[in-house]
Amino acid sequence: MTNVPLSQRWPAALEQKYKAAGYWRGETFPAFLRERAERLGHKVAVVAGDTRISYGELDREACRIGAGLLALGLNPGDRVIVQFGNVAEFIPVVCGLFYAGLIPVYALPAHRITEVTHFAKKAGASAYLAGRHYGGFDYATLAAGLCRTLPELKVVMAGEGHDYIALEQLAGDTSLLPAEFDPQSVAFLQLSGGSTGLSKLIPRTHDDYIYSFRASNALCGIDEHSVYMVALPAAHNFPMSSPGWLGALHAGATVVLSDSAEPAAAFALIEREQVTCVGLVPPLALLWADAAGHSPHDISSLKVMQVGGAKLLPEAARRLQTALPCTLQQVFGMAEGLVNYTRLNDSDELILNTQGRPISPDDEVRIVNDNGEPVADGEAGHLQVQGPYTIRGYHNDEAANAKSFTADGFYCTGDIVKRTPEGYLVVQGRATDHINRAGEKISAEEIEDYLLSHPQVFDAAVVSIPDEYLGERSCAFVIARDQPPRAVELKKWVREQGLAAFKVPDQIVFADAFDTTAVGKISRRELRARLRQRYLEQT
Ligand code: J2J
Repeated sequence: MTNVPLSQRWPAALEQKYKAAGYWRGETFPAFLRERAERLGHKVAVVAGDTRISYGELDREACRIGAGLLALGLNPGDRVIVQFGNVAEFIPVVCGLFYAGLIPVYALPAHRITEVTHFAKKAGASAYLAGRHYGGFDYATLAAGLCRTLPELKVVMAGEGHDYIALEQLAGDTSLLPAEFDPQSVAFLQLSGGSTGLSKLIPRTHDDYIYSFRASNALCGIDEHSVYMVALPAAHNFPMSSPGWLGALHAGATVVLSDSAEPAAAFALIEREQVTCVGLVPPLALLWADAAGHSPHDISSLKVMQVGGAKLLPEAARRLQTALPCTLQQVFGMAEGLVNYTRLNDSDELILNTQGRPISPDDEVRIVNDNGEPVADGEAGHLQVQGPYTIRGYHNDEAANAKSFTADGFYCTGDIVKRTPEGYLVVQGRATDHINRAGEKISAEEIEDYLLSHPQVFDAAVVSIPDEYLGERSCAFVIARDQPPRAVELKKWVREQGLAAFKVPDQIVFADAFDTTAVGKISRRELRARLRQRYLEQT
């Protein structure tokens, strides 16, 4: 039985087409992981710090964890929040959940109590699995807060010195792990970048997701000899699936988790592990390019540097190409599905100036004007898509689904793009108000809400401001009641709402009024656009 609601399944005709074309092969996560363990038992699958895990060990750990979780009383189909940094436990935990038929819900290490509580409620989660310490934060305190709101939640924690069930102690009868999985059922819930309010949950099936990274492998040069480095948070969709660590495991390659994306640490690891491919967001890629010339480390093993998550400007792309001894690949993707790549043998013209073209010949890309009518090639419009690995609805969110999907099932990406005559996409901007801060998406509306909850704030509008390093930074325009609070206090206020630090406004500008000279009311979107414009004119 599939766990995808009827309204969110691909229509039967598309399903048939995707199967006939060989995209959906009925592969499942447990099946491919087990096959790799049998075939490549002694080969190193995962490297993290000094820990090296072979394919055989990964399989055994996943069995132990999966069986242990079922022994706790969890049932296949239950949702489990996972929150780990780039540490050795993360991949065995995720594989263990797959083996048990449990559905991982991927929180980022940066997420805090408000966000994690939201995911747990929205997903109807039964358990929370995390590492105790990462990046100076103690996740046992987050777990304690979570349990106050959701007392039924089971907590399993890796690391020492906590009162929860220890990941290391999990044990159960591995013969009770499910033997069969429906390839068209939901395998996990990924998080959306979120342009309105808190992140939405994205249901991805075995068939659709495995197709996306299997096909990505071919386009990114990943095979059994590759060494793929995860320098971005491993729970993020880009380093997970484009082709990401899942693609690398599917290829029988080696995954290297780096807990730092700083050039010094990452370069040392590239040299030590002979890394061949890495995915970065533009600001990090530029930092690496600057550092490459005077690094003591030999990074010549790197064949492909992928850059995505936010727009890479042509001049920046040129700088990367000049400074780094590898092929640049632009990646324009989204956790909801569609991923575009420049091809490794594309001309410089395409690699520098476009964000690539879709993975699949059956990704149906539509570019439309405000009235939903197709625009001509070369004209900018709203990007809509349907295809063999693009979702047709968010998990448990009718309101979002009504807004984000067309009547005929296309996903409205919110991106404004142009298509070149060769079918490549060039990202022009976006139609929704989120801030893309070095690849992390922040909803303006969500942060405005928190600012408005401050007793001294009368009104607030959060906008993105171009930033040399981050690509975009967030700026909150605030109208105070009587005595304005200090900017640092407001930032502290937002942080104390239990949010990821990247959501705290980078800058706060106080205003007496939002000088909207237009007659009558304007939308918040229009207001944000005007505030941004005025700010840019004044600086
Ligand atoms: C401009 N904007 C981009 C790019 C994403 C691969 C790569 C990235 C993501 C990702 C991903 C962009 N140029 N090259 O999931 O598998 C912006 C767009 C897009 C949104 C999606 C993957 N690459 N973007 O970034 O779900 O606005 O996925 O709609 O986090 O990031 O964000 P997210």
